[in-house]
Amino acid sequence: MTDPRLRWLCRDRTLIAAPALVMGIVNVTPDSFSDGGRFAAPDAAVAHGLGLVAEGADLLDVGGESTRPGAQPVPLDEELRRVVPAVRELAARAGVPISVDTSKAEVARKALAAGAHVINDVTALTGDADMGAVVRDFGAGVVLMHMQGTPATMQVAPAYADVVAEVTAFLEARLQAALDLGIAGEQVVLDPGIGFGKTAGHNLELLARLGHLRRLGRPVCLGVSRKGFLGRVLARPLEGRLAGSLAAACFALGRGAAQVLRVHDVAATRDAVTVYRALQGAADRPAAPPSEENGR
Ligand code: HH2
Repeated sequence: MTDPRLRWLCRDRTLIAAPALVMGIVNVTPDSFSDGGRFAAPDAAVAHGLGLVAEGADLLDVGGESTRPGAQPVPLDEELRRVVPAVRELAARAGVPISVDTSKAEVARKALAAGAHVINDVTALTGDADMGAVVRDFGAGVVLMHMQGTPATMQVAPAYADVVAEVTAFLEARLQAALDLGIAGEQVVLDPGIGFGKTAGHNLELLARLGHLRRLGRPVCLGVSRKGFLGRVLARPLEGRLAGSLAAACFALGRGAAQVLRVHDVAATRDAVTVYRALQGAADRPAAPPSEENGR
């Protein structure tokens, strides 16, 4: 029997987040931090999403509003125009559940009506008073993410007394708020919001102690892919951060502290998860007697 803490109910689908689901990022935006403008036309976004599925994505996360530091909000009409056609097409053709990265209830409603399964809300249902009801009424999966401030200002002076305790308390309260709205616990995935109102030091501390979130009993979504704290550690630009992204993801996997990996580089992440799973299997088997064979 699957551990109910790893079961993620997303409308008519039940995803099992073990050891980890790979969520491929499809940004239909002109200004996203790492791939802004590359897939801004819906056709290009759809082709990119289908490519990520071919690389092994378990689900896709389609976004029409950048949340990079300093980003300005996108008007509703524009976000609908970017997101809904791409979601409709991907939901029909991709064969995997489609998540929509939005904090607007109307975008969520239209995207779910077009076939999406998950709402990834970086405001954790605090940005739009109607969002919780939309998630509940569709029985959608939902990602509740921590952020200090808003994208426009969040990196100005992030400050915490204890970043791990504050993020954990926030996510616990947002999970409870979702339950109070009538959303089932099994619909919810939690996310510490790496890079959202956090210094590089805060991000490293959160990652190092991510296991604290396990006590909330829900899968954790982790978005470290190509992010700025890796650039700080490595002194590398965006295109040089793949190995660092994989190291951070594997560290979290090894601690049982991440079950949904939100990534740009699906093929490489899929390989990392596959090798992690093989090693986990080997570690769980009883030790074999010593042999002469050289296993290289
Ligand atoms: N990170 C970004 C956007 N959405 N959602 C969740 N749940 N977790 C994250 O860490 C997260 C997120 C930022 O990455 P990206 O989508 O590539 O950039 P942009 O926001 O500039 O479009």
